Amino acid sequence: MKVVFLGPPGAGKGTQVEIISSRYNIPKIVMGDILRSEVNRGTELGKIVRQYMEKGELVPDEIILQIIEKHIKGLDSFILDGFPRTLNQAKGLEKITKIDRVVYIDVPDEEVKRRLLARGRMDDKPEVIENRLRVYKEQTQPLIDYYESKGILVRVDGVGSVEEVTGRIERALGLKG
Ligand code: B4P
Repeated sequence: MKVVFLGPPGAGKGTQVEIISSRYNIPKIVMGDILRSEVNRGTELGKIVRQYMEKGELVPDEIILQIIEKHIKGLDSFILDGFPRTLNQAKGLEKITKIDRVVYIDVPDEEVKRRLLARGRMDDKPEVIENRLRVYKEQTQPLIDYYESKGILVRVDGVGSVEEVTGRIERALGLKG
């Protein structure tokens, strides 16, 4: 199964992908973690990436597509977290492989802001969170319609306990009755 998780920053994609990936033994590819690892190791790529992440901007599509191609190679089952985030990335992905399902985790803005402020990662500052939400609405939200028109989108309510949301995702993916 090839699955994409979509949703606003702080929707709980990372949290849910971790659970589904380990429970069903499906490899996960977490774009945010890959990028943060480059930044923390101070690589040439990390130095470029850092400038975007610090401001809550998206890293350029060409860089992201090169990374994803390398990680997807040879896998016939995976979960993508945090990719694609633009229409251009989604079209790039189609050239590499065919996605079976897209899980959209729906969480209102106020709840997302509350969660991110409580988490307090390097890019979880109030002004950066506002910018990430703005970037999400402009660049990532159009993907919801895009995947819906392809008939592969499933919507999941992301408000509730972590276990409740996991149960909804498992049912949406047909992993559990
Ligand atoms: P990401 O690392 O993907 O970060 P995110 O969207 O903010 O987090 P996520 O939705 O996974 O939330 P989480 O589960 O952690 O991206 C960071 C940056 O990297 C981007 O801004 C961009 O600069 C760059 N980037 C990444 N991918 C890119 C791409 N494809 N193209 C270009 N740039 C890219 O949950 C958040 C918090 O909520 C946690 O503290 C969690 O404990 C809590 N939580 C989770 N579920 C909950 C629940 N049910 N109830 C209450 N709290 C919950």
